[in-house]
This record gives sequence, structure tokens and C-alpha cells, in this order.
Amino acid sequence: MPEQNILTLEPFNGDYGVEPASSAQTLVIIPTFNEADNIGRLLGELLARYSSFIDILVIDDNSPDGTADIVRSMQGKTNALYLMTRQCKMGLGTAYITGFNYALQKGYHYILEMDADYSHDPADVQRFLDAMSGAHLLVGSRYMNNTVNVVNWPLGRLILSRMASIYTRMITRMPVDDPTSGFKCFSADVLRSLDLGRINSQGYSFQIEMNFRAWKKGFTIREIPIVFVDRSVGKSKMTKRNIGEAIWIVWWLTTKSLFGFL
Ligand SMILES: Nc1nc2c(ncn2[C@@H]2O[C@H](COP(=O)(O)OP(=O)(O)O)[C@@H](O)[C@H]2O)c(=O)[nH]1
Ligand SMILES: [Mg+2]
Repeated sequence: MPEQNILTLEPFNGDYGVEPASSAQTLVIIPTFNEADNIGRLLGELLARYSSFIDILVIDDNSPDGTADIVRSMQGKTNALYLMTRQCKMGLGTAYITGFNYALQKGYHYILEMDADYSHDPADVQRFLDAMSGAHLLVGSRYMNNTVNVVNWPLGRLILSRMASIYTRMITRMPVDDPTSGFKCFSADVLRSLDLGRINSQGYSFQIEMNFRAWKKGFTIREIPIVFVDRSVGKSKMTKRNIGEAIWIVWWLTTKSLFGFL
């Protein structure tokens, strides 16, 4: 197993060393909690398609179902796959912030967020890469131009997500049709310009907050259409609390920005 692509965050001192991890310019970050039924197939497909020009970082929160072991077992076959493990479930937001810090230290140019549960189509990664040159933040959007590209969600969840996006746009005026989407690609410049240590939100609020802060810094957010397919295996980790947070964070961010405290 190549030693260099095993990362452990216990304890974490924020220092991964500055040498580039590899010559790849793009890091795909995949946070996982109990995704043993999905992660092997997803990584296999990503590596088969893109391993010569992307690296993948899985951030696993000590999943009891052995997700990390599956990742470890695949590391022997490639140098493009990295794993970070954390001691317990700490939330999607902190997982991504940790991954962003790693990506910046290692000098990646593009940082792509992706779920492990096949809701995000691995074939779409190529579309992000093609569109990313010169872009700041590219969001994979389910709701572009008043369409709805979601497959297999219960109607209640679809209505909630669509309402949340309309509400977010109305309050913040941020020009994004799908502000809670978790399939998105940042240029390193955007992440470098943000004070990542100040971002504490999780789940859907985290996606909204990242977009809002980037937009307020003057970066352009573009969207590309994606089709989001609900997971067929495993369970969603999003809670009612995540939804509640997303409702108030919109006001919190807008108010802070209005008074110059963002
Ligand atoms: N590391 C880590 N990953 C998480 C956590 N919560 C969710 N995830 C991962 O984040 C992605 C999106 O979560 P998911 O439950 O599918 O959200 P949903 O699609 O909105 O229902 C999946 O890959 C999850 O395994 C967490 O607390 N820590
Ligand atoms: Mg999901």
C-alpha cells in the first residue's frame, strides 16, 4: 500500500506539509459516514475515468460499517486516493473545511465537493472539469431555469428543497438557483480568500454559507445543470436540525453582511 496516501487526523494539528500530493490539479473531496455500500463502486468508477488527472480525498468519520476499510483496500491499486479518518461523526461542514485546508496546503487548483451515495453522477465530474477553467465557483444545479432535475425523492422532500432554494434567493438576493447543492467545484482562489476558520455551519447551511461568502467577496457563481438521483442504498444523514439551521442561517448571513460583520 503506498504509505503517502494514508492520512490520519488523530490528533490533527493542521499541518500536512506543503509538498504537492501529486501532479493532479483537482482534488475531489468525498465526506462519508456509513457509506460502505456505495463507496467502493463510486471510487472504482471515479478512478477508472479520471485517475490520471484528479486526486480523491475521502473524509470518513469512523463509520461503524467499515467504510474506511474499503477505501484503504483500494489505496493499494492507485496513488490518486487519499483517506482521512476522524474519531467520530463531526458533520459535513467540518469535514469539508478540513479537506479544503488540506487542498490549499497541497496546492490543488480546483476542489470539487461530491457525495458518496451516487446522488451525484461520476460522469458529471468531466463536465465540471471542462467548465472550470477561469471559473470561480461552479454549482451543479437541480433547479436551473425553473426546471426540477431530481429523481426518486419523496414529494415532501422535493418541495422542501425547492422552497428552501427560492426562499434563500429571495432573502439573500444571491443569484443561485440551487444554493443547497453539494455537487460543486471551487477554484483555490475562492477558498484562499475566505476565512475558513469562521465557518461553523453544517449540512445544507454549509452549502449556502460557502456560496454566500464567495459571492460577497465578489466571486462569480455559475451553475451547470445536473440530475440528482436519490440514494438507492444506505440512509440520509441529514436531520430536521440541518433543515432548521438552513432557515435561520439565511437571515444570519444577510444581517451580518448588511452590518459589515460577515
Ligand atoms: N465525514 C462525514 N460525512 C458526512 C456526514 N454527514 C453526512 N456525510 C456524507 O455527506 C454526503 C451527503 O450526505 P447525505 O446523507 O447523502 O445527504 P442528503 O443527500 O442530503 O440526504 C454523504 O456522502 C454522507 O456520507 C458527517 O457528519 N461526516
Ligand atoms: Mg445523499
